Amino acid sequence: MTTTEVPISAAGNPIGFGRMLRKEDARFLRGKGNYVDDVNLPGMLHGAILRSPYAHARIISVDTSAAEAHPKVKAVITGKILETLKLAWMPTLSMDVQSVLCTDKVRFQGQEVAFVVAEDHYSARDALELIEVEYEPLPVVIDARKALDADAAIIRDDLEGRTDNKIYDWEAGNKEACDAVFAKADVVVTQDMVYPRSHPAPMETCGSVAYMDKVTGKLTIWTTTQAPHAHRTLYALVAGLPEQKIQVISPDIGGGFGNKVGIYPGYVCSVVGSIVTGAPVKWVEDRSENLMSTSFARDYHMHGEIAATRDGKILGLRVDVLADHGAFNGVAQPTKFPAGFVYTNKAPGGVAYACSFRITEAVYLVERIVDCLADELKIDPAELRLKNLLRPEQFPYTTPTGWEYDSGEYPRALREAMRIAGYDDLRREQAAQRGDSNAKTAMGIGISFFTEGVGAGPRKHMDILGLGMADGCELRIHPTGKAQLRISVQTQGQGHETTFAQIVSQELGIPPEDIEVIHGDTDNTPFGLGTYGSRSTPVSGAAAAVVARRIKDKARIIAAAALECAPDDLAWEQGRWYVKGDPEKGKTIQEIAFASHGNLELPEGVEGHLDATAVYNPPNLTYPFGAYICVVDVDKGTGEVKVRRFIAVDDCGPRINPMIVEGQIHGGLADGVGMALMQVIAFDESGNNLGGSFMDYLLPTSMECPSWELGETVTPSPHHPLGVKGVGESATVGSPPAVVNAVMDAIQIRHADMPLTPAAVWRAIQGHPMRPDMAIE
Ligand code: MCN
Ligand code: CUM
Repeated sequence: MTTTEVPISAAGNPIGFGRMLRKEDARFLRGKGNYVDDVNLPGMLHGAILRSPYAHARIISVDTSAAEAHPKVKAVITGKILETLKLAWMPTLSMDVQSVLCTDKVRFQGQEVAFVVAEDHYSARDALELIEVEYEPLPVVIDARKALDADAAIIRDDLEGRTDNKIYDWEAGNKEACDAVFAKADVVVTQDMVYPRSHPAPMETCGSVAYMDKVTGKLTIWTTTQAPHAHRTLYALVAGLPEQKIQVISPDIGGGFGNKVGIYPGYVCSVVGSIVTGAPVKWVEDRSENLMSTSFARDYHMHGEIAATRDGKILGLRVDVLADHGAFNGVAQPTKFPAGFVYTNKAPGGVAYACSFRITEAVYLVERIVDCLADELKIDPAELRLKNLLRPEQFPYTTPTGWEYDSGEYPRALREAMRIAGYDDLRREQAAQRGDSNAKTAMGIGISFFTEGVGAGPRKHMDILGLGMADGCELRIHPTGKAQLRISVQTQGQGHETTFAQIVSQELGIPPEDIEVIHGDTDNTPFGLGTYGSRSTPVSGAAAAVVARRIKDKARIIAAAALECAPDDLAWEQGRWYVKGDPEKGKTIQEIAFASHGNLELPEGVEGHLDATAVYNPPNLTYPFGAYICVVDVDKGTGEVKVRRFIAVDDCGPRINPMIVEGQIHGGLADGVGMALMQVIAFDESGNNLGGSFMDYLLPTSMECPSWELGETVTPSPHHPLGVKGVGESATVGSPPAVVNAVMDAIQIRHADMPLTPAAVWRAIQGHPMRPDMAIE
């Protein structure tokens, strides 16, 4: 839908879906954002964390006396103190436990050992240096492939009966059927690949301000969380605090990308700091702490096998995955993802980074190995995909691992990407270049096609520590027809204040500027599980549509009373109930709102006011998809990769705000270029993290990114009230394999692992590919 087809409000905004500037940007662009570090309370103290220099070491002693003697220090908290409060360990979101402050031994470099609370941030930092810790270094496990060796050090000896480093091993699919297919296939192509460890690196690091008011017994926590309600319940369960006395406020968040899903030791320390000192305590990590200790992603060693007929009909896929989740297992994984998970002496991993719950790794493997198959069969990779993509009539489609894809028109999306790219012309240009022995660069064309499952729910299938994935929503229409929508999810830059207002606007015809979206405060919003897995629009957005429809139904009864007719005599047009057959006679939603609060006699059983609530439990995930084409030029002398063009055709159903969707895709594509070409958190053999600053962990800038070329197809979700599917992670999921496929196509090599730095590409050209876990040269 284009904006010209949509009615425009007095403020120039579309009434309903369409392009409009983000409401929240008026605040951000003027420096009026309110982030956790902007929260300053009277008498507030400042905390800092002492972190382990070792990746694996027993703690012999911790001497805090000198730090305590520092004139500005108010408290020094250690694991031993937390033990007395039963807070030395906390649950992670995937049924593991994590040490808040170490009591027995440190398990990764940068792990939290002690917490200093002082009058100011600098004194807290200074006092860290006065703490004496005696460590006894232990052998480290850094390579996941050695984690299960018989002589590997046992990392999680805190877990009872633990004799190895296995977290769990999941199998999925039908092994016998798969083996039978492989036995009969004409061609089997096998490829090992690594998805390197990466970090979401949001602009704002993690932090919290906690205040335990001893008079009222109320704990207020301003914190960088993507899921305020889930955090509140966890604080209640873990600390044994009364939940009605806990308020979690997630103010403006400067990017999350999964980094802010989990609860970190620093958050808990700020709470304990406030309990101990009686004052509010702020803790905000610095950039290195963020890059060394919070929420890693990927670090997947994958073995893939694909079986096909000689003419390119894909018959089966077998995968064996070894996932390195560091010392503590972060966020839950869907059990239908076949993988073995191990502990290593790295910061907790497996949490998230625009990951769609592990679909990132799966898409990478599938799209890479399909290209390996194309290479083996000497079939064009676009043709091979078109031959094998699901056809529209196959939906809903149940996959061999049990997911039910809701809707899709896959070949159309790929053909659209090929049309925008001018695919045949590109291949002709490439052929001409390959015939020129003087060419200094090699051109490559890479395709990827992905499907994601996003919108976590239904509640019986997905939960966080037993909390099912449904979302509440409340809508109040004030007497003058202006509205407030209270939602349970939390934006970190996705523009919810705008798009959620547009959802209500679409349903009720109220201009979006008249609808205030309230979120991020557990005292003032209904319960729900938060923003991740691109679930806000699929789940909470559906709740907003449902609640608006409830209002619309009630408005009909009130309008009928006002117009002295039966509700059935009324018909709806945007923003107005009118009498069928007499369209002049009607009531706008604003008039109805006033009447609902006024002295109009309402029918028996109809309460006044125009408010409603809803809880939405999604029947299924939504399955957005996309087709991406990347064109690169590789310098044959230096191995440097230049991304010349990137075409992205995404299908997320109808777009509520096409501008915001395009922004989400632009960001994700940049993420993908970063991961494919630049990023890895590497470790040396002692477990030292080599990626602790932006000098080492490189973020893509506009210099590395082309001008993105976007296209779109629209396949609504049949089960979502608005037909929309999530999109927030799509481009991060889909783009890395397109870039890698393009580089492999350029240098005509079967496979080399990410990140494809100039050194890595150059070595691949020389026939000595580099491992991604080697430090970047
Ligand atoms: N949208 C739309 N039409 C659709 C689908 C979505 O207009 N058909 C809009 C939504 O209403 C919302 C935005 O696009 O404003 C993203 O929606 P959705 O796909 O529902 O994703 P979430 O809002 O749940 O955001 C989570 C997702 C995830 S999991 C990560 S990780 C990520 C991402 O969003 N982190 C981000 N995008 C990010 N963008 C920014 N700026 N910052 C982050 O931290
Ligand atoms: Cu997988 S990162 Mo997001 O789901 O917050």
